[in-house]
Amino acid sequence: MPQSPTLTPDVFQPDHECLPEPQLRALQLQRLQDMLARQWAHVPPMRARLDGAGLRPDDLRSLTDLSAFPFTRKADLRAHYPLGLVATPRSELRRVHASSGTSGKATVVAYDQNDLNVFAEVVARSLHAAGARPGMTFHNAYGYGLFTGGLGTHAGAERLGLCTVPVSGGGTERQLDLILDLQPEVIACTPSYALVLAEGFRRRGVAPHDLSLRYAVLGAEPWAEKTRAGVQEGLGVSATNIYGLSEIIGPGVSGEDTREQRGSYIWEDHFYPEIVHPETGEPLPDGEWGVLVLTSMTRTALPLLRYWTGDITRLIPGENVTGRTMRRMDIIRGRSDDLIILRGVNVYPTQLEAVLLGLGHVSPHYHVILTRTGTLDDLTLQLEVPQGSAALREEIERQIKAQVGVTVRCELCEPGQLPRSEGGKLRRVTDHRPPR
Ligand code: DLL
Repeated sequence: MPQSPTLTPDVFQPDHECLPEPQLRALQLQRLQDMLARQWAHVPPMRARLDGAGLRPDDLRSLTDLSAFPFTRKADLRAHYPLGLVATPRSELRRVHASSGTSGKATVVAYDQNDLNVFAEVVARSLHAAGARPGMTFHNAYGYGLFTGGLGTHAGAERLGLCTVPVSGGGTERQLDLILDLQPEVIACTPSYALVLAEGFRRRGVAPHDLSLRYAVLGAEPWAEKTRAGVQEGLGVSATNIYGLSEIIGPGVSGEDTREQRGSYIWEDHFYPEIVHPETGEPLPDGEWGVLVLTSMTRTALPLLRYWTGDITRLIPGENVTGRTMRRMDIIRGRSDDLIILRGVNVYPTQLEAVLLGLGHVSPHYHVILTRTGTLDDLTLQLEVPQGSAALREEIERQIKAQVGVTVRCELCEPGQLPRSEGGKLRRVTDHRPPR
C-alpha cells in the first residue's frame, strides 16, 4: 500500500525505519565499507582472511560486491575464543554475553558503549512495533545473565520508556502472581514459555480477558503460526515475533509489527541481510528460502562480516502496510543444523508442529526422538493428547505423511508428561542416533 508522505507512520524512529530505499541502500554501502575498513585495521585474523582471498576493503564498490567476501562462522568465534575478534581495546568494552553451545567452548560476544546504544535502539524499535508504548509495564521473562534475552530486552524497554519487571525465566507460579499483581500490558518470553504461562492461568481459572496483558513479544526459538493463535487465545494478547542472535547483537535484529503480523522487519540500517543457498553459499533472490547471513555494519567492538546464522528463512517480497522501507524476514523454519534428514527427506521440527496444530485438538506440546534401526533412521513423535485414541494416532501419522512426506511413529501421552519450557529455550529433539 503506498504511504502518503505527509503522514508520520506510527513507528519508533520514522527517520530511520522509513528512510527512502535509495537512501537506505546508499547508507548500507557506506556502512559496509566503514565496517570492512575497521575490521581490516583492528582484527588481524579477519585481515589475514581477506589477504588470503586477495581482497581489500575497497573492493566493495557496490552492495552486490559483498557476495565475493568470505563468510564468518561460529567456528571462527570459537577458534579465537574468547575475545580474539574484538576490534576495540579491552578497556573500551562495557559488557560481554555468552552462549553455551552444544559442543566445545562457549561463544563470547563483546559490546562497547556504541554497541549497547545500538542494542537498546533496535530492541526499542522492536518493542514499539510489537505494540509497546511509553508508560506501559513490561513483564520480562527472558533469562537474565549471560544469555542476551533478559538484559538486551531490558535496556530496549528502558530506551522506549517502559517500566520493566525483570522477572527472568522459571518460577512459573511466581510469574503468574506477578502478572496478576503488577498488571503489565506487555510480556516478553519464549513462545513455549508463553504457552506454559497460559496453561497456568487456565489451571487457576483466570480467563484471558481478565488479564492486563495486551502484547506478547516472542522469540529465541522457532515457532509456527498456530502457536501464535495458542498464545493469543491463552493470554488474550497480540503476539509478535522478535528475532536475533548473540553474535550479531542479541534480540532485536528484527521484529514484527502487531498491526500486520506478517514477517519481522530487519533493522537494515544496522544489520545487512542476505539469503544464501545452504550448500553452495550462493546468494538467493528475495522470496526464496535459504540460510540467513547477516553483517553487523555498525557494531564497533565485534563487527562480523557475512555471519552464517544457520537459520533458514526468506525475505518476504512485496509491499508492507506500515510505511517502513526495511525488508521483512519470514519465520525461522529451523536451523540448517536442526535439519532432520529422515530417509532422504528434509524435515524441520516446525513442519511437524504446523501439521499437529492444524489438527486442532492436539496440544502444542510435542517432542521428537530420533533412533536408528540398522542403517535406517526412525522418528518417534511424542504428543500430549487427553484421552488419545488409536484412530487419532493413525490420523496424525497419515497427515504427516501426506503433508511433510515422511513416515513417523506417533506416541500419545497424557497432558503434562512432556518436558515444559522453564523459561529458556526448549529442546524439541532428542537424537539417539549413533554418528554415521
Ligand atoms: O536467542 C537472542 C534472542 C533473545 C532472540 C530473545 C529473541 C528473543 P542466541 O541465544 O544467540 O540469541 O540464539 C540465537 O536462536 O540463531 C535462532 O536459531 C534462534 N532464534 C532466536 N530468535 C528466534 C525467533 C537469542 N524469533 C538463535 N524465531 C538464532 C526462531 C529464533 N528462532
